[in-house]
Amino acid sequence: MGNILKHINDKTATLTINRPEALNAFNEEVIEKLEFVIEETIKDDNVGVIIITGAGEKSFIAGADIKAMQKMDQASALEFGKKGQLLTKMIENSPKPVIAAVNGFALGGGCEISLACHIRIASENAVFSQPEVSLGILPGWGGTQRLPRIVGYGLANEMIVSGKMVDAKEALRTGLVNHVVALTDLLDKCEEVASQILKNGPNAIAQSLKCINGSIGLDLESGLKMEVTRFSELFSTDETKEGLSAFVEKRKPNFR
Ligand code: DAK
Repeated sequence: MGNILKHINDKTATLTINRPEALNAFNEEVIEKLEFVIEETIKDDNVGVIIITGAGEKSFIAGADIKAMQKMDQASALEFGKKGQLLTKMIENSPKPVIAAVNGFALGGGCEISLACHIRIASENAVFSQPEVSLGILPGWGGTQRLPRIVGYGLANEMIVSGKMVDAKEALRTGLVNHVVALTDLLDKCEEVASQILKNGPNAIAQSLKCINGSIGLDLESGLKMEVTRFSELFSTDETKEGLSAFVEKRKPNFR
């Protein structure tokens, strides 16, 4: 797929943004191809976990393509913004967990793509930033919405209005990422987390992600109601019967 490389191993699909000459910055073509490949991968029964990373050793995604944005007017900026938001929503709503393997710069739209992923694992050279205001624009792919939910308003406000660069150590300390490892170990660590996930029931995973995503904007009472409904619905599935029976019969469940 040119700008997007796809590799499947042990039910884990690794999607690599491959535009190293622009530090993997996103133009419309990359957005559209990634959207196509993610949709295809979500539908693939051979895949249970998706990893997104960037080509090379320097950059995850250096943001939206600034050279392309320079030529945009209000109407084309709206289209570009909507495309990016569609992509981030597709990642966030994926029933299969999506792990961002952040191997360097995660700037602007690149940081926002990582925020839409369910789990972020970074290499020691990773840098997160929302530098949009330095370009006279604002984060348009969900940064103002997702970043405060993940790191809290204090750090999110500072990152968004100052463009502050957050290194891997600070990202780990503030909960922006789940793990930090050496660059050479990054994909191994992501695959280790993926293999832990793959031991579990795929439907239970998908329903859990729906509950977590669905909790946003709900009061606790409504959220608990949604949770118990989805919990009880699982009991009509073979997967739940298998998981519970396997425990009682002292054997490993056969989910996949
Ligand atoms: N876009 C296009 N090209 C980029 C790029 C980007 N974001 N980032 C890097 N490149 C290109 C550079 O232009 C250079 O290409 P050539 O000049 O060699 O042709 C090549 O990648 C290597 O970059 P550098 O030579 O600059 O490499 P350095 O190591 O010196 O510096 C850097 C690395 C990442 C610190 C620097 O490249 C940099 O500051 N890049 C810009 C990072 C940035 O500001 N990213 C945020 C972009 S804004 C919205 C839609 C979208 C968005 C917002 C709203 N709506 C429509 C609602 C999202 C906005 C963004 O993401």
